[in-house]
Amino acid sequence: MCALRFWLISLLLATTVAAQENPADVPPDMKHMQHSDRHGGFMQGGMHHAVAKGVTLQSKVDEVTHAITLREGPINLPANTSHMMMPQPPELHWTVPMNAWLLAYSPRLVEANGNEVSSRVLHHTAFWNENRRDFLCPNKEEHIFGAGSEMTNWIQVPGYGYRVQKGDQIRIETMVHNPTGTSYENVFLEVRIPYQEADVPGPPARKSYYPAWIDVKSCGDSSYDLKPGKNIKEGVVRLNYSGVLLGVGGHMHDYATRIVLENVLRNETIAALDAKVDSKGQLLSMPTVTFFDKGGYKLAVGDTLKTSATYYNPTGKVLRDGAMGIIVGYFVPDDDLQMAALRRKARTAPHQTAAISHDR
Ligand SMILES: [Cu+2]
Repeated sequence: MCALRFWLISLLLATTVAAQENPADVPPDMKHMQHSDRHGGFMQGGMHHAVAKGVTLQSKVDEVTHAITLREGPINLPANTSHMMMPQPPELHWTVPMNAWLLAYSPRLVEANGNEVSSRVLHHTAFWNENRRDFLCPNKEEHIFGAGSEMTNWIQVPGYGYRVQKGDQIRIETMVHNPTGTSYENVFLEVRIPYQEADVPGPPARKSYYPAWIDVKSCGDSSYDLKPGKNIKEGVVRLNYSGVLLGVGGHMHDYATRIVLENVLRNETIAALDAKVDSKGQLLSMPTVTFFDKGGYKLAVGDTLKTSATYYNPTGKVLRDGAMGIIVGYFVPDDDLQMAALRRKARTAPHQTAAISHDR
C-alpha cells in the first residue's frame, strides 16, 4: 500500500543518470527500516503479521565471479493482498563466511523457473549487521542494505567497500505484499553481492565506508503520520566521528516533496533532494548527490546534521505511518580504527544458513 520508496545510493557516475531514468533501476525503497519488538524498534514499526511457513535463506558463494547470492523463499503472493493480510517471511540470518568487503547489492525477485517477478510485490527488505552498532545511532544495529519496490541497485564505489568479518550475523527482514492482480507462487528474493576477500593476495585493500541513515525521527522508529496538507518534519543527530560523506540519496514515501540535509553548525545545506512523483503523488524516485569531485563532504566531530522532510498529503485524511524521511549516504571515517569500537557480540547465536558453495 505504501509505495514507499527507498532508494539508495546509486553513487555512481554516468550509470547513475541512466539508472534513474529506468524505473526498474531507480532507487529502491526502503520502506520501514524499523523493527520493533526484538531489535530496538526499527523495521516493521510494531506491526504484527502472520509468519509464512517454509521460507528459508540459502547462500551461494561463487569464487570465480566473486559474488555471493542470497536467496530467500519460497514465498506465495496471492493477488490484491496487503502486507497486513499476507503471511510474512520470518527474520532470517546469514552468517558471513569469510573476511571480506561487500561491494554492492543487486536485488531481484524470481519464480522457481527463473522468470522475473514484478518488484512491486516487495514491500521492503533490510539487512542489519547484528555484530555492529550504528555509528550515528548506537541504539540500532548497523543497517547495511535496504530495498523496496524500486529495487535500486546499490552500485560499487571504486576503492571502497563495507568490511565484514567471518561469522558476522546479518539479519534479514523482508516484507511482501501484492498490489497487483496476478497471484504468484514460489517466489524467491535474490540479492547478489559482489565481494572482495580480505585475507587473500590480490587487489589492494579497500577503504571502509559505513552506511549513514540520517532520519527525521533521529534515532527512533522511522515511520510517522501525515496530516492532511503540508507536513514538515525535522530531526537532528550529532556526529561522534570525523570523516567525509561520499554522497547521499533520500528515502521517502508517496506524496513526498523534498528532503534536505544541513550542517547546523556551519549553517550549510549539504544536499537538497526533490522527490519525483507522478500525477497521483506516488513516488517515482529520489535523486542522489555525490561529492566525489571534492573528495567528499567533510564532517567533524560535534557537527550536527539536520534532516528535514516535506510532504504534501492531498487526501484530506491522516495517513497513519504514511511517511518516512531519511537521508542515506556512505560515510568514510578519518580514522577507521575508531569504528572498531562499534563491534559487539551478536544478540542471536550464529545460525546455520543452508550454503551451497562454489558452484553455479
Ligand atoms: Cu520507508
